[in-house]
Amino acid sequence: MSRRAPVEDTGDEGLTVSAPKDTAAGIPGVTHALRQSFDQMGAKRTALTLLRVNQKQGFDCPGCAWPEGDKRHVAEFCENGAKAVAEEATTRRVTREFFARHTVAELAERSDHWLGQQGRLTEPMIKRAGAEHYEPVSWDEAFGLLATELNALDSPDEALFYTSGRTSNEAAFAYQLFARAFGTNNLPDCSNMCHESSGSALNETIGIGKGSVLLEDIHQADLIFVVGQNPGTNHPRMLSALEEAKRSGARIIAVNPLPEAGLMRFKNPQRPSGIAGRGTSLADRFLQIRLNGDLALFQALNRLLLESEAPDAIDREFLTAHTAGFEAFERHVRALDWDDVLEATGLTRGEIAATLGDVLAADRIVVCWAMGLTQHRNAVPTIREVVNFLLLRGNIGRPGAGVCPVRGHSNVQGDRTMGIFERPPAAFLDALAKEFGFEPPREHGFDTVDAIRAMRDGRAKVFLGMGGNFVRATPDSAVTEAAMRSCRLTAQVSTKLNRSHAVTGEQALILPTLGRTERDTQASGEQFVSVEDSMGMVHASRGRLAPASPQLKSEVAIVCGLARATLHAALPATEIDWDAMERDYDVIRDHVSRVVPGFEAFNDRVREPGGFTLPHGPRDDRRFATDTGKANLTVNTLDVLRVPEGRLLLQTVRSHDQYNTTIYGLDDRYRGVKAGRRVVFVHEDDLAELGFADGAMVDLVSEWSDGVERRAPGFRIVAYPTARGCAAAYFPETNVLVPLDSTAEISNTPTSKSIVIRLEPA
Ligand SMILES: Nc1nc2c(c(=O)[nH]1)N[C@H]1C(S)=C(S)[C@@H](COP(=O)(O)OP(=O)(O)OC[C@H]3O[C@@H](n4cnc5c(=O)[nH]c(N)nc54)[C@H](O)[C@@H]3O)O[C@H]1N2
Ligand SMILES: Nc1nc2c(c(=O)[nH]1)N[C@H]1C(S)=C(S)[C@@H](COP(=O)(O)OP(=O)(O)OC[C@H]3O[C@@H](n4cnc5c(=O)[nH]c(N)nc54)[C@H](O)[C@@H]3O)O[C@H]1N2
Ligand SMILES: [Mo]
Repeated sequence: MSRRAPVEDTGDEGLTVSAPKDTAAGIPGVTHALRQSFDQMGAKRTALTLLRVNQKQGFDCPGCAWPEGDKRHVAEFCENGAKAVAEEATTRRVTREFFARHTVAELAERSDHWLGQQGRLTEPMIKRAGAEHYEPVSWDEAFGLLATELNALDSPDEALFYTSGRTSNEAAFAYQLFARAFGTNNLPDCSNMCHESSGSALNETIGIGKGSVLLEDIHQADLIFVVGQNPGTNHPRMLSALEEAKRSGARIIAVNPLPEAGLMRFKNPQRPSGIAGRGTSLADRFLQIRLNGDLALFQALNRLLLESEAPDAIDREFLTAHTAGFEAFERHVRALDWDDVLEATGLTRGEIAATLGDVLAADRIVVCWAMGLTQHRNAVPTIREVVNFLLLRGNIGRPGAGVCPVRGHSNVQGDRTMGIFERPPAAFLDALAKEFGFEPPREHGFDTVDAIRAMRDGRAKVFLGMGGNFVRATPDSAVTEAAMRSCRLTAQVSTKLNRSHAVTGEQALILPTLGRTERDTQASGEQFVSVEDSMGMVHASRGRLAPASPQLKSEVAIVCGLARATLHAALPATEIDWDAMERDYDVIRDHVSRVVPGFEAFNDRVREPGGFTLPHGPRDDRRFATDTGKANLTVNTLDVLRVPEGRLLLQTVRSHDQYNTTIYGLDDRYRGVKAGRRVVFVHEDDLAELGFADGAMVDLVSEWSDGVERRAPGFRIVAYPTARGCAAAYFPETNVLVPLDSTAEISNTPTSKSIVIRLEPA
């Protein structure tokens, strides 16, 4: 089937480095996307598939969770969305012959890139205890094995039900229902490593764990902060929205240790000037902050606002009517130490004062952020401080203003709305109990980090992954891999081959599933699913391509089949009609409409073109469902993260050619890296001080309070204009450096953006 020679596992032999770019997208972006699409699926399929991305009758782009506008362009996708689609719609196939050729041990030696490039999984496979190879297995036998192992556990809490964020609302709802009917809240998900810190901070302060802006608010804002986010690579369609905001007069402030290409300049391929010209300069101000300096920055801005003599510096009327906690907050912020601020941020007082000028001149402010804020020890306090900043000037709950955590996976927000959560609110469980007539477990389950600890310690023995690549996406790779290997059974519902199929429990299952782009036909006819984007818009997604193999099942069908096999006739939970849900997804949506607030008349509203918007108290009418009934101002202690002499603070980031653990290619075009991934970006002055040269080979060694030495060998140093004292390297190669126990307060998210390392000559 493949249209070109299989990918060789070459390593970084051809690695070259050139100067980073300041402009994102434009013609190079489009041609890169099309080249990869042709490679994976040929010209005709490319045209047919890409024209349906994000159209009202088409499928939701599996790339990111940025919303679609109301006026769709003919090609409503971006370079990296096209790559995500091509990765799924590829014509390459992984067959039973492939598994006969390669032992599981051999697959564990291969790179993430090589594994992904083998193509789509085509039939259920089993690795039996003691076997060296996967072999074909029937769906019935696969479900039977899972059922037997699940029912043999001493407690349902010894099972783990992981979800990655591409799973549709319908599949997610059925999946959490199955886990809870089986008897556990062990529903860890990728969100635990992603925006959990945002959810924790927003729930506490504004009473809902989601962003408060819609796309039109971005267009109407007059000041937009883009903090800890690299939209040129990870949310390219966001650049069009920023450009539109700029055309209506908005200013944009980029807060980032790295001068990321898309933030500095942008060429919109959907406009002629974007193809020919130099593009739009996006950021009006670039605050090149040190890693983990954002709490200090926003607290400093808050202090300056409180001290400002400008008449409307703070919105007293709003604060009195809608917030709680002002006095304690004010007392705390007024005592802020400027030396701490300058040390933590690496910025000058002048830069911060000038930023205050932008703030005072702006009536409507939006703050956008992503992983640069969420993956630190103090991530939750940092985001709470961002909320303080917005509340001070009444920037929540009116047009053109608000909080905008920009989500990653295309349905990660929807999965949480559907109940994929290890700590479900009581009201949700009550509604489930009422709808389905069983008593769901009330005790909290394991999140991602706790799930790894549980496997490591023998407290969890069966792992089921609904998508994703648990082994590779999680921290402390050596610990995590040993934990997975100690399981009785690991099973993965997947579209593509990845390392979680190669590092397995004693027995392992591969359950191949349909992707977004494919037709989903069940007994009642063709089905569609739904997703929720980063701004709480729910809409339908309908695949049109023929399935990659006739043996694939939809995620919904897999959950329902597994539930039928597992839940004994003796359990009252068998009253749940899994057959009906599998036959017709409208049945699932009817259940959802009675369980999840905001989904009333789900089946009607999801069929309207463009779908519908979920209610959002703070945005809709400044209703805050918090403990105080108001928006909470909070007190957040600034602890400056001090890195010992001779050490650097490392952040682990995405290249332009990857989707999390899926490696599309070995280039990082905007950062000037070609044909290799084992690079570490360091400021040239730091290199001089540490006695290393650009181009030298080093090991990265992480240092943490547990005294364990974690090492990632063989990285090429790249002198790069990052903030002083801060280094950057790609994940998942660097996950081995992130200590399992190094997590954010409250959200328990791994601190993937602040790891203390030293460089050692390789
Ligand atoms: N093409 C593509 N698209 C994707 C993904 C992908 O892998 N590929 N992944 C998806 C997912 S799941 C997610 S969550 C999002 C991730 O989207 P991003 O959060 O943009 O992804 P990262 O590569 O982790 O980039 C983090 C950014 O924050 C900056 N940063 C790091 N630490 C700090 C800090 O302490 N302070 C500040 N101010 N900035 C900091 C980094 O320099 C970098 O620009 O993208 C989604 N979209
Ligand atoms: N060091 C470090 N680690 C990180 C991060 C970081 O910034 N630094 N980021 C974290 C973040 S933000 C996230 S979200 C996680 C991501 O963690 P995951 O979501 O677990 O990982 P992905 O790489 O997105 O998963 C890719 C796999 O999903 C499967 N897949 C793709 N589409 C579908 C589908 O439609 N259905 C099913 N069933 N399977 C599908 C394919 O088999 C593919 O191999 O990683 C986290 N890990
Ligand atoms: Mo994510």
